[in-house]
Amino acid sequence: MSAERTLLIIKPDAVAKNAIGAILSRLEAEGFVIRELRKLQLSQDQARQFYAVHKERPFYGELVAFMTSGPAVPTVLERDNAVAHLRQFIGATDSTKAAPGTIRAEFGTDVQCNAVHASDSPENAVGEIRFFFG
Ligand code: FUP
Repeated sequence: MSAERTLLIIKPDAVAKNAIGAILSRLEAEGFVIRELRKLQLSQDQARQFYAVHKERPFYGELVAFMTSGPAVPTVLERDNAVAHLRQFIGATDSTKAAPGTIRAEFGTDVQCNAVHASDSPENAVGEIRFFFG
């Protein structure tokens, strides 16, 4: 299968835990190649826009507050079947329910502080990569 790109964000909880290197190391060992990487603090507007799909959900305000609470690390990752493979590799949204060995199980805490975001479809990956890297 040909190489595909997806967007990963190391979220503020994982950055605060000093886990950027550990997470990237796991991803590289899994065959993902880091094509782009930045460290930044999302503005309120950026976080609202990034998660606009959830704007009617009860957790939206808290999600935006959390995502803007400290630096985050958006990253473009490449490998075959990158979008689906990364979703599998990070585990379920709620870290308390994520399968053992997944990134969210190991580095996250709960459904909000779940260490990482990963694009959920190839179409969204294109849009999310453009959102951070133009
Ligand atoms: P995922 O695609 O796994 O990141 O999950 P969703 O798109 O369903 O949710 C996006 C983010 O909203 C999650 F990463 C964390 C947050 N969230 C909550 O804070 N509470 C919830 O009940 C569900 C999601």
